[in-house]
Amino acid sequence: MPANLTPTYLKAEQAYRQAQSLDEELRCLQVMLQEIPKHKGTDHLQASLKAKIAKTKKDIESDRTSGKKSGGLSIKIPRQGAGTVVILGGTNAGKSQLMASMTRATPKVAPHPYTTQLPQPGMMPWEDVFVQMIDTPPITPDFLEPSTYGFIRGADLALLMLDLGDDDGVENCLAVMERLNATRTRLGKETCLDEDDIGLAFTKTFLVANKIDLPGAMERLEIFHELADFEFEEFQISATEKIGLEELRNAIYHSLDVIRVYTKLPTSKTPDMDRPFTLPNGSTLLDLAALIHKDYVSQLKYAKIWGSAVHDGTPMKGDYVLNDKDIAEIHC
Ligand SMILES: Nc1nc2c(ncn2[C@@H]2O[C@H](COP(=O)(O)OP(=O)(O)OP(=O)(O)O)[C@@H](O)[C@H]2O)c(=O)[nH]1
Ligand SMILES: [Mg+2]
Repeated sequence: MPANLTPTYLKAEQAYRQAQSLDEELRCLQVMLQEIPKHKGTDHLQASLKAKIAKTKKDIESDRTSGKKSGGLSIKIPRQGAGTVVILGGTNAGKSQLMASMTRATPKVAPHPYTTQLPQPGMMPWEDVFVQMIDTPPITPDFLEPSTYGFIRGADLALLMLDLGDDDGVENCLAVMERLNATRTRLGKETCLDEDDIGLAFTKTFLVANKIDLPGAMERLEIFHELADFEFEEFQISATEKIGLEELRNAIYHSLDVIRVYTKLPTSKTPDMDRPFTLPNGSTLLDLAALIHKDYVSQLKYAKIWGSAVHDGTPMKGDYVLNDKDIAEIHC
């Protein structure tokens, strides 16, 4: 990926990955093409973007002529919280049990296959923020609920679950990877779009080896390591016995690479410490203003900041790069 892509390009790229309709995809691709630095090093990427734009326009047109409403996925779950994590795996891997153990959601958990038939969201607490988790129906060689592609593309992180409690678990997990590798929505070490083929999206993935409380679990994990070609960060857990869950919870939050910012009204003595805003690491005061209200972007004069990088109450301009746990008092 060329190093000198602008923040606007990167934002559009993220929005493209999370787009829920062809029209939205097209808008993002057009911004990406407009924003991409035009030099030899980006020739491939420019060509790929142009090809993708042409194809998306064609798809929109053919949807229109066939009377279909453009694009939309059948099942939508709006993004919420500090980030979105999708739980994937073969049947019985413990996806729903993990969801139940990490959030307040109460999905159906059962020893028989294909228990989960529709994706379901839940919110995982981490300190004073929440991360959205989406439990999905199983992926098998014969079954992949179409909406799952959108959830993988739209997620900041995927958890690929390996069932260490059953001899079929290893094969089932390998089958999930193979199944996705045959599509344009794939699991990767990092989240990115393929430079030569913009339609090919990778989502950062953790391997979550579950049911380590059961006999034979470690032997199965060893077999998996021998057979699987993967570079994902790995976590060993028991979702029912709650082993390894705190380590996983922390890693999930930190993988999102976000910061928390608290706000304070000029008229109030104390900041609102209950509901921080979460923003991508590196965000500025202007980004925060945009998140609070779109009118704030043009109206922002300065904000007084309390935080680790400045003296308490220092007035800072819109380009100030925020730090985790900053308190901002916005003046328009
Ligand atoms: N011993 C043990 N059993 C577990 C663990 N996690 C899940 N299970 C059991 O495994 C079975 C399947 O769990 P689910 O959470 O329903 O699995 P799933 O991946 O959601 O399955 P589908 O919805 O069918 O795809 C249930 O009987 C769970 O109680 C674990 O860590 N240890
Ligand atoms: Mg389930």
